[in-house]
Amino acid sequence: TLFGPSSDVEEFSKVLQSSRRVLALCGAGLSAASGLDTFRGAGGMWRNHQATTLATPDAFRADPGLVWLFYSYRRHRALQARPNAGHVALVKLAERMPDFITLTQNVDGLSQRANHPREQLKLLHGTLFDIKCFNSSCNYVEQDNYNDPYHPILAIHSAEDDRLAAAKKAADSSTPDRIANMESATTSQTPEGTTRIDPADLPHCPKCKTGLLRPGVVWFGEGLPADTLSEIDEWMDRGKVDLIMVIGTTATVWPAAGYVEDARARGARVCVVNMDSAELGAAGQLQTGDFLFEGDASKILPELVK
Ligand code: BJW
Repeated sequence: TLFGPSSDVEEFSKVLQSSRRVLALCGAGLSAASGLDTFRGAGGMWRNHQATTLATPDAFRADPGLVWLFYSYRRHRALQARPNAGHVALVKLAERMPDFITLTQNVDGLSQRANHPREQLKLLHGTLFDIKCFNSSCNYVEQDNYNDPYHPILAIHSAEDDRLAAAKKAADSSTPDRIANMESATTSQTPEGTTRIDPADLPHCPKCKTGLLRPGVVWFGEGLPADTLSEIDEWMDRGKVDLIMVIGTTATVWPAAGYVEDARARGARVCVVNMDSAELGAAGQLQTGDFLFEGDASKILPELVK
């Protein structure tokens, strides 16, 4: 076609080879081939909850045990997963291109485990493996905690979620999950039949002693890590951007999605790699000179970065 984005791998390779300053904006679709769920669309549900409704300070305030179980499950799944060929392709690009950076919205640690050069990897939404204090006036942070579960009270998650997975497999999809719970002094039944954890039994901050500990991710309404944002701004302001690759993200969450237009305003072509190009927030308006590769990022990125 004469107009609109190209899907020509060879043409993309030429553009990439003549590029000096490139960035990748990544989302959950990058880790989908590693077996991790996305947030929206199919795979965006955990138990009976929309994943995004649990990613808020209000959800944590209302039922910290529920939110912790969600994140405990996510930590467990992420630790069991392996980086895929898409993560590895970005590492290769970073190694051979000193002015390439990856901005990832993912909290799963898979880019780090694929050995992405750390100074070229910006974690926009934190990581599941940092633990911090929920008390906003306390600055306690514990980094790189890979305990699974993080705390013994969360061990019930594996039993419950494993049973849920089995029930899901066995039951027809319209049947509500009914789970028999372990009885203990600290748990009680919710209407959904899942375990409620008494907040008093959840891990508390060793520093301020009063705040609950929470995963070190960025929830809706919370600011992104200020040092990371200024590092990105500094990189952006250094000059023309040649290319932005928008990989496995709906690009609907701000301010992350804003980097697509920021890069474009600095002259960048946009290259979208996504399983489904139908709903692409900030990256939806592709033009002639841009690229669109529809499919699995773990298959496409190794082709693009060869
Ligand atoms: C594949 C594939 C395969 C599948 N291969 N592709 C401006 C305008 C409007 C609203 C706002 C605005 N500014 C701020 C807001 C509010 C809000 C926001 O953006 N709301 C929108 C929903 C409208 N933003 C915020 O609240 C942010 N904070 C903020 O602005 O603070 C202001 C402030 C400043 C100073 C002080 C105080 C406050 C914070 C946003 C944080 C979002 N956090 C989450 C949870 C993180 C923790 C966790 O992991 O649980 O981040 S939400 C969730 O969405 C998660 C993700 O990183 C993020 C993006 O999702 P992603 O990665 O794009 O996943 P999906 O599922 O949407 O898409 C997957 C894609 O992959 C799909 O396209 C598939 O097709 C594709 N795919 N398989 C290739 N194999």
